[in-house]
Formats: sequence, C-alpha cells, structure tokens
Amino acid sequence: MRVVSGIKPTGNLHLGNYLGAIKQWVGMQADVEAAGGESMYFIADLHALTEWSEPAAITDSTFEVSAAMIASGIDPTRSILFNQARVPAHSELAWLLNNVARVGWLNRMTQFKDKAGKNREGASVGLYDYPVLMAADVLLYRATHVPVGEDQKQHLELARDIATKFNLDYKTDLLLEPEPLISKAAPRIMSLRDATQKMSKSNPSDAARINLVDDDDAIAQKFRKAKTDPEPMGASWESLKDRPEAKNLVTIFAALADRTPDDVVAEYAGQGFGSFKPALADLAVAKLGPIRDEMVRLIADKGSVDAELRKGAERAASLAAPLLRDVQRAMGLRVG
Ligand code: AQP
Repeated sequence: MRVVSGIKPTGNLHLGNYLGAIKQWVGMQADVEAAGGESMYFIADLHALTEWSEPAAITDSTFEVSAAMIASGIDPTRSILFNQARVPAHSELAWLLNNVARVGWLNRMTQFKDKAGKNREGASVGLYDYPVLMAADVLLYRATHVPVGEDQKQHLELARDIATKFNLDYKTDLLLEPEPLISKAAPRIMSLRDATQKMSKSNPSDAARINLVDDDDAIAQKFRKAKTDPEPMGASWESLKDRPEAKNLVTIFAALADRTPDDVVAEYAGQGFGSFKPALADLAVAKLGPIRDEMVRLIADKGSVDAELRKGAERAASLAAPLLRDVQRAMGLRVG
C-alpha cells in the first residue's frame, strides 16, 4: 500500500483544507503503517504555477503548508514529506505522459473549464496540462491509493486512463492504476458567507473562511458572523437538508469534535444559533489554536522545515528514479 497526495501552496490555507485533507491524512498515517505501507505527502509547488502568483507568495505558502502538515501531525519520520519541485522526476514523467494523454481527454476536464472560465485562450498551457502532472505525481510512485476530494476524482480517473494506455501502448505493466480514496469521514466545508460555495483559498472575502493562521479572536468573530437562517436548530440532521448554512456549521462542529452530525444536532436541538455559534467558536479555538501556534513557530524556523523537505525529497527521488528510468527505456529513450 502506498498513499500519495498533495496540497497546492496557493496561500490562505483554511479549515476546509485541514478537515477535508490534512486531518484525514494524519488519521491514515497509522493505518498505512500497520499495513506495512508508505505515506507520501507533498507540497504541489509546480501545480501552484498554473495560475499567476508572486514568486515570494509561492515560497511563503510552501512553508505555510509544510508547517500546517507537521503541526497537524504529519510526522516526517513516518511519512515522506517533500515539495514537488525538489523531485524533478515529477516534471520528467509528466512530459513523457503528455505524449500518452489525448487532447480529447483533457478537453473534458471540468476543473479546467471552471478555472479558465470565459478566458480559455488566456489560460496557461500549464493549467490545461495540470491533470497530466497530477497523473505523473501518483504514477511515479506506483501509488495504490490517492486520498482526494470529490473535485479531484475526474483527474484521478484520467491518471488511470493514462496508466492503462501507457501499459497497452508499450506492452508493459510499469504503471499502476491508483484507487481514489474518498473518505466518507472527509467533510466538504462550505464558505461561511455563502454555503452554496466551498470554502476556498481564492475567495476574495477573508470572512468566508477560517485561515489556519487566524488568531483566536478572528476565529471567534468569523463564526459569530457566519451567515445562518433565523430558524433554531432542527430536531435531526435530516431536518437541516434545505438549510445549507446550518448544515455547514454542524458539519464543522462534528468534524472538529470527532462526533457525528446527528449527535451534534441532538445536543443543540431547538436552540438558536445564537448559542450554537459561540460553542462552535470555543471548540474551533480549542482545536485549531495549538495547531496554529505550532505552525507559527515552524514558519519562523524556515531552516528546519526546509531541511525536512529536503530529506523527504531525497527519499522520494530515490523511490522515483527506477520507475522513471524504466518508463524512459520502455519508450525507447537512451538513458542511464
Ligand atoms: N472546502 C473544502 N472542504 C473540504 N476539503 C477541501 N479541500 C479544499 N477545499 C476544501 C481539500 O484540500 C486539499 C488540498 O486542496 P488544494 O490546495 O490542492 O486545492 P483546492 O481543492 O483547489 O483548494 P482550494 O482551497 O479550493 O483552493 P482554490 O481556491 O485555489 O481552488 C484537497 O484534498 C481538497 O479536496
């Protein structure tokens, strides 16, 4: 078993990234170890280039994401933690796989359509090619399982299609089709201002998300001001089905407390959100405060964090090298 996943260093790491990804990975670490497998988590800095960002912002965010992972419990001695750019094999395999992936396949990718919007002609080639790099990220390590959000499922399907076509074209079994790991426990966290949209790094409204570096007051204030309807808490989780804001706050509470949404609704049934929100704010401060404090400490100690990333990259590069060489040779390239 080999689990591989990554996060883009595009700033404003938030509660959705924590509950939907990082916290799940931390929980998986022990299971993967128990199965004799390996966990690999990377900062997808090459992916961050696909939409314009100040270079310094990418560097800062690389440290922020690394710090968040370590502070949350991704242990660099138990998982391989690294930044993608330090392992050139990702880019090299992506180029090789570009010749296997078909334009028609990429044209179907909904994330490209969403991100490019009406300005398709002005989008970078990198944004269009993003799913091939993502395929390389996981195929390079013969990942068996890839924890992804629903939004990345289509890209993982593409990685499987690329692996299948490569193996057929070159009559080999070098590339392994990875399975998506869509944890039922991984919640999808929505914006605090508009619960029809996911909480995201790129939302221009800071009030729409809880940043992992927010101080206690900011966390409390954002939850107090979170949009809700005027009704009190329903009697059951099911009764909230047409109340996206209420559902979102309950989802966050349940995920932070490691309880089921049903359980949380039962505790607050009939009470107004005026009392639920402060309880949620207290819980969030209690859970996120220590992670933030450790993140801040690590961000101030960039040398140590970078040393961990470098060590992780060396381990990743040695795992990647044989596969890349075999792929190159299978394609007829003279290497080594
Ligand atoms: N709102 C969310 N709820 C649950 N999980 C989420 N993730 C992101 N937003 C939520 C999960 O976090 C992981 C890392 O995501 P990413 O940074 O690689 O890309 P993203 O999904 O595009 O993140 P953002 O925050 O939404 O960024 P922008 O605004 O740039 O699009 C993934 O596992 C993702 O599912």
